[in-house]
Amino acid sequence: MHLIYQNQSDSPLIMGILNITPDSFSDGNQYNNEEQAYHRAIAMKSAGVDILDIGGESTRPGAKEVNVLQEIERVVPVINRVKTLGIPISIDTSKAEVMRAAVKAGASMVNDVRALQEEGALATVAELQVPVCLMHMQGQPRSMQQSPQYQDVVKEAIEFLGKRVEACQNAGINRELISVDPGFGFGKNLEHNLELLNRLDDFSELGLPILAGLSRKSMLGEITNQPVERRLAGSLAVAQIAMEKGARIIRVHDVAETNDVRQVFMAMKHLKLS
Ligand code: 7PM
Repeated sequence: MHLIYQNQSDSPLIMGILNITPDSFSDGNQYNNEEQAYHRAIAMKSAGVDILDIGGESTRPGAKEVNVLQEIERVVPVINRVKTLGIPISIDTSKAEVMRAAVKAGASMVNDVRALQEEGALATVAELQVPVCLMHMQGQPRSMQQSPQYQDVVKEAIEFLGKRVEACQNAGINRELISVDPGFGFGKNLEHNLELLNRLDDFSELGLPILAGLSRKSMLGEITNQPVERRLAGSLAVAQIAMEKGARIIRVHDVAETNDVRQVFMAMKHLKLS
């Protein structure tokens, strides 16, 4: 039991969300922003984070379009500061030039909610040879929540991701570098999101690691009627479900609490195996 218990190689990984908030850059004080991100990254490191996901806001639903140079100016200094902590960094972007600049600065993974469909993104990741997460989205962030429609949301998301994996491989991206994400909340209503979570294990037919991002999302607000700052308990409940259904990476705001969920999950898992 003890040896089995020590083996953590099958443990889900925790991806901590390191947002660079728009409020802090509108005042032009980029240094403050970097400091804040750095201190949150330190806290996440001691809480057990495995990957830090750094984003310059361009992929957020409803977010204003940010130009390439602005996005690079936001994320690169943060990457330079945070990389000293030795935690792998993922860059949350859809733009090829941002991917390139971020990886040059020290990011080691690309997280793209547009699944490398933007101009130059496929070729850039193929050239950089870094791990990439492909996410499913219906529509575009600005309008995707207006009236999401599917015959079978799980089937359609899997089909889409399968095609994007094929496109990646055709562009020269090694299959071993790819993970897939159903994209909770991205062009989905509550029923769609619940169906995706309930059948998350179906995504394992793609034969690739599954990433699940559910933390504080509006589906939790719809279920619990809680505002975003009171969605921790709901987020932990769905993190547990995602782990049970085989998610390899859980993308969260609250690393310390999710790490406790992971420890409970792993203790139960090893009990079942022994
Ligand atoms: C407002 C609404 C702000 C939604 C931020 C969000 C995912 C992601 C995001 C995800 C992957 C959030 C989202 N969500 N990347 N980026 N998977 N791979 O809740 O689910 O963080 S942005």
